[in-house]
Amino acid sequence: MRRHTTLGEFIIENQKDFPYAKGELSALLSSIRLAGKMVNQEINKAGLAEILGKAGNENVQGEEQMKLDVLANELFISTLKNRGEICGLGSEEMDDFVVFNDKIHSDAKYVVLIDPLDGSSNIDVNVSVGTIFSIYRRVSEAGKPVTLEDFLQPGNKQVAAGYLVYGSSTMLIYTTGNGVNGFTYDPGIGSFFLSHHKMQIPQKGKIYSINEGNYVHFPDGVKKYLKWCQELDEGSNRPYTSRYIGSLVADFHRNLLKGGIYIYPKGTKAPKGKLRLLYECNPMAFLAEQAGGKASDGYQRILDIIPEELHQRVPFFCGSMNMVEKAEEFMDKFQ
Ligand code: P6P
Repeated sequence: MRRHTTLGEFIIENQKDFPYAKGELSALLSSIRLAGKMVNQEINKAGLAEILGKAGNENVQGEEQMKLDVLANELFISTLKNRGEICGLGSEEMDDFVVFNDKIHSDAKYVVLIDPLDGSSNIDVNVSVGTIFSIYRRVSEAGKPVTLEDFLQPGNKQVAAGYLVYGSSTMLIYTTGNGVNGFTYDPGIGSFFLSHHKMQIPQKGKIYSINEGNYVHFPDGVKKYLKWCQELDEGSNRPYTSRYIGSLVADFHRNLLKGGIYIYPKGTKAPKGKLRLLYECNPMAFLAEQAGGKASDGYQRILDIIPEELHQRVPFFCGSMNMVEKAEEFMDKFQ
């Protein structure tokens, strides 16, 4: 019986794309897969725990109910550390990066940046959430503890990036620079299976994702672009459709499949934008470009921005090539 390739098989098969690779990246991606399965299980239980554990704020097992984003953060840190392939980790949940400086880890050649549970406020209302990860080679001296320099690399230095989306089904989407591939989790078997091979985002789309509640705070270029999207013009398939889930991973995933643009611009409430360059924008930008799309801050390529601090925020325009280019035209015209 023919079956789909598992994520593990796919990682091994594609290891040959990495000359001189001795399997460390493959092992690292496998540890992310394992952590994703564990977080997925906790998320699926959360709803139940939330209902059954309401009384004493304990879960059904009577354990102290930890906030899921804290739990997800701890699961990824411990699982990635145990695999021994990274020398450090930065997390959106933590102010500073974690140094793994025992002998095994300080010889490791990769660092990971992670948003362990993006959109976590949506869990309570049973809306999709996700994990976003980004992998770099260390640039500081091997054998020594990682430094901030290892984490403040531009997104164009990413070795791999991806996300898990915990939705109606759980999926893992990632790239190592040779296209984007999607894997769907079969909980009955406990494996991820290749379901979306060489994903390409439609060049044109008609979905725009933005929190229009912040309209009054938007730059003029964004306001003018939104009004353009809402004009009646059948020749260019307008008015477009507005879809905003409030989870970057879910909005990005839908736009990747159907075409669309996601915008989180700067505004008085978020003078530099809300999304974090290292944990959200760089990995999603890498995926978008690998899928034939585009990602900028409205003016410059996200992947070329030189980070200045670990939790730096940037405006984010990401999705179908034609839609991002159109939005950038308005940003340029209405400075
Ligand atoms: P707002 C979640 O907190 C997040 O980082 C993204 O996942 C999401 O797209 C955005 O913020 C939602 O922000 O201000 O619209 O609620």
